[in-house]
Amino acid sequence: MSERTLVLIKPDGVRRGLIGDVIGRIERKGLKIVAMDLRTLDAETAKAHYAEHSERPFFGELVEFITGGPLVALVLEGPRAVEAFRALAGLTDPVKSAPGTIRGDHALEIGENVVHGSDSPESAAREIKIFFPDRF
Ligand code: RTP
Ligand code: MG
Repeated sequence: MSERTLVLIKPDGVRRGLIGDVIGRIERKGLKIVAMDLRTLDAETAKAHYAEHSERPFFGELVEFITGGPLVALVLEGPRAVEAFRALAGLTDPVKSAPGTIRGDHALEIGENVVHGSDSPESAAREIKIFFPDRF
């Protein structure tokens, strides 16, 4: 059974030249890229995407960071795609992420952890609608 997930290469990843690294890992894993776009988010879209964190103390910083430069939005498809990409990404805290994962190899700070991946098929459906409203 195939599933979809929404992935972001966040502005820190784009700024640091990690687009190719992240896409290479996705392709080597065998996940299929079915949509991809480089864009800069407006605050409204960023707040919708991170709505679950709206009451958290870091919400303002999170919105500022994610709107602070171009990012790459992708939709991936494959068996257990949500879980498969989360495994590639590593943990939210890059210091606790194992080397060999995207965050474990490339980041040190929670606030600048290179990628986003949907945390459930339900979140993926919601997020894909925000980023690619007419595509799926
Ligand atoms: P993401 O949504 O970006 O894929 O990351 P995640 O599921 O691993 O983590 P989540 O709990 O959804 O948090 C979203 C993003 O908020 C930032 N964050 N900062 N300062 C903090 O304590 C804190 N906690 C989370 C991170 O950039 C995280 O990716
Ligand atoms: Mg999350």
